[in-house]
Amino acid sequence: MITLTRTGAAENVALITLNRPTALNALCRQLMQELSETLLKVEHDSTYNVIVLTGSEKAFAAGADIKEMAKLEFADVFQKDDFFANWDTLYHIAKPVIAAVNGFALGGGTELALMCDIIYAGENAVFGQPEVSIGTIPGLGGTQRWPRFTNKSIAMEICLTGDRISAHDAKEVGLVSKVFPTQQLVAEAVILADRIAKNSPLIVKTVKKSVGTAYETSLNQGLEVEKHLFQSTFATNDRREGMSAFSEKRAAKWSGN
Ligand code: CO8
Repeated sequence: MITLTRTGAAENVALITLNRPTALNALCRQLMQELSETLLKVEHDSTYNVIVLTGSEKAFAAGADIKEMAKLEFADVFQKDDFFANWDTLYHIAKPVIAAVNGFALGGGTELALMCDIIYAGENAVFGQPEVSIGTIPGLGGTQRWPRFTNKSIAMEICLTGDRISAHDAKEVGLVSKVFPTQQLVAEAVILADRIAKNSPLIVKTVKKSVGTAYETSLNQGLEVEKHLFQSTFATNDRREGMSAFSEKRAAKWSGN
């Protein structure tokens, strides 16, 4: 249900594709298990620097698998916490992850995209949290990340109505950074991944950690974290190399340490 393809100009971009076409990439237990395993494999393989996560042109993911969830009782989802174990692996990946979203990204599909660092959307992308219309609520971060990434009014409207929004509307409210023609989307996401992958992987991870902290803490705590991370770059060879290369007017050669 998951394919992993090595791509990018330097072959250091991992293109991870959700591939369950018969159910519009609905997020079933097996798909999420495979996604988690693939993410961890890429995370621990130093030949990959950046991840692009995508689905098909019709669907990024149409949400958690409703047919699978329909059978569950409270005890299944509360006590047997292994049912949804691994569902947030994506959020804990240290390498940058770009979501390339075409088609339906509903419920858990939108929430998966919101766990990524950057969202690029195809013109046919549709985002939404329809859980309220099937008697539940977003459970993979939707009620928490929409208000942080957009604003309270939009988050409430999206989560309380279950309405869908287009790629262009998602860009207008700040959910996605760029919109592309559907068929160009993945190539554009890989171009972006290449631009990120040209930098030191060590420093890139540090940037990701620092920006991510802005969504976890107060401004003062975040500024403290940023200061310490900034200082820590002075203990790295890549910081020395980057500044030397600038002075010597040459391209930096990153060692990743
Ligand atoms: N779950 C299971 N199967 C699905 C899902 C889904 N979410 N979405 C689509 N499918 C299946 C359909 O049942 C259908 O299968 P079949 O041919 O066997 O009947 C096939 O995919 C194609 O779907 P449609 O025929 O419905 O295609 P349409 O183009 O007519 O419609 C839609 C596409 C609008 C996307 C429609 O399929 C739809 O509304 N899907 C459900 C969307 C939804 O409500 N998603 C939210 C699910 S709840 C959720 O995500 C909670 C996440 C919290 C997780 C917490 C973890 C800790």
